[in-house]
Amino acid sequence: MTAKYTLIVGTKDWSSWSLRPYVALRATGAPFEEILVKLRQQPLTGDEIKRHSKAGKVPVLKIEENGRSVTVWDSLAICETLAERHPQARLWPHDPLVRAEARSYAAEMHSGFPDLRDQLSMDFARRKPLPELRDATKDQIARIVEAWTSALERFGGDGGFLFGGLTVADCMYAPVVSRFATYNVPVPATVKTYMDRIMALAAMRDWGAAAQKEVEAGLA
Ligand SMILES: N[C@@H](CCC(=O)N[C@@H](CS)C(=O)NCC(=O)O)C(=O)O
Repeated sequence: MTAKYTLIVGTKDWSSWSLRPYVALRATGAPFEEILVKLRQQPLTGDEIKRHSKAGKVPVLKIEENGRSVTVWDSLAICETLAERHPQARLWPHDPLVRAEARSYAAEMHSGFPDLRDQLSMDFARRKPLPELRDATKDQIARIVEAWTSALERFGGDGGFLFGGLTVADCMYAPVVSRFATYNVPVPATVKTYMDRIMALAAMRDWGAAAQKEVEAGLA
């Protein structure tokens, strides 16, 4: 029996954490249902999310399989679970040493860059002026540009993603690509090419179209 997946996500224009496992799930090719929780409508938002996960945050992935049901929460745990369940999607690099590095990229994003997240919040469908950046934000942008450039130079190859083909590392950085586009952050040409490749993914285009509809409906 094939698994039934349900991905619970937040308002697409804003929910950077939801975008990450969405891109990973789309890369597996597995069918899934989606439940969208409107963010920033407390206390309704919190109550609605807690119906799906006691952790009180989206994204959440529900897996129903062979009469069992499991809830997976937190973007990185969901991406790891999908990578394990869908080895053919190659969501981690095959080489163990390269994989170790790709995991570090994903983890650094998951736990880091607080100033970037604060000052350049995701607003997928909009284009906005770049605000006056704090030194910490500038440092974090420089670190991301350096990290992306280093991976692309060493592993990007023909695939053109950080580690060649699309991996969890790219999924974790997909919202940063959106932020850099929204605020028109100046980047070197190689990074711009990488960003264009991410933005051209069908998953990113579909997410962007949904975010645009939210903006037009006054929901974001
Ligand atoms: N570490 C979590 C962070 C998840 C998170 O902060 N999600 C936000 C939306 S992007 C959320 O659910 N906020 C709850 C709220 O707005 O009430 C992850 O990686 O999934």
